[in-house]
Amino acid sequence: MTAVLRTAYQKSIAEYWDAERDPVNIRLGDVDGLYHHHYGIGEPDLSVLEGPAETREARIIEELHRLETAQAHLLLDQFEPREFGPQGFGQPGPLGASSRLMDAGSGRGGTSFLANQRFGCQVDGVSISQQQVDFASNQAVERGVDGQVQFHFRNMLDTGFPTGSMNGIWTNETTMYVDLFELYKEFSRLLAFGGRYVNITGCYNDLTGGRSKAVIQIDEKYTCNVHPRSAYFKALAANNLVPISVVDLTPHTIPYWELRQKSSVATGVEDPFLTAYKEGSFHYLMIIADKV
Ligand code: GPP
Ligand code: MG
Repeated sequence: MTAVLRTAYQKSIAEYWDAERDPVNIRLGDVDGLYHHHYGIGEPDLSVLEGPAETREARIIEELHRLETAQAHLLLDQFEPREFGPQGFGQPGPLGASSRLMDAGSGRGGTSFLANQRFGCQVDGVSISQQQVDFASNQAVERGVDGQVQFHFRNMLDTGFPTGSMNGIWTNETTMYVDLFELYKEFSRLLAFGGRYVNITGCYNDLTGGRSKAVIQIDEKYTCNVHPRSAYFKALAANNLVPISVVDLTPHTIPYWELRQKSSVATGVEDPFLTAYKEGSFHYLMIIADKV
């Protein structure tokens, strides 16, 4: 395994996340102690915008947090056994205590903790931000699950975990920081036969021809490189990861952004997201693929 931060670009990403303390993430996480770094899906209860002014803000924040947690649950639903055909995971049954999952780009740990709650298995989160690793590791201790949920200062392109050691891997809005061919080469190595990969991501639309202005503004805000939709399928196919479903979540995330835009925790990135989604230059996709 080489150094965790291999390039000047990776160092700049780590610096961003080491310094990040945005209320849109901290205040939402404070609602129930589950800190997310992804967006929300589903229908908001718009009654939070009305009612007494003194509790309005808190109710909007709770609602945004509820939608972000719903997004993580939808991602994890994809690891549940299928009703028909092989169970996947290279094993006859569903995920259980002896399974192992990896959260690639684990942030402050939200999705990892939900996965452990649901499947009761070991979860390894990796992040190139030492601050995020420390935050999430403290959370694991506080929650009393540090024996099963561990966070590592490692690079998702070169994790150092053994070949075939993972039954499932997910990326929850993290693939825009890496080369997809390098990433899926590593995931293909890590996954056991039949292991599942679930990805929720924002990608730009090949049909509209390159990055729109709004997508460029998103890249600029997070120091990332949103990929074209086509790149995902090329990189999966090149690495023995076979898609079983692709779900366009765009219509399900727009209401989250509209509510976030009206909240006190808006960061300014709401306009580019809403513009990009509504003009069709950008999609919010969930891609599920199995390792063969
Ligand atoms: C951050 O979530 C997500 C990203 C940086 C990746 C960019 C995602 C795309 C779909 C393009 P966050 O919760 O840290 O962001 P924010 O601070 O805006 O809530
Ligand atoms: Mg956030």
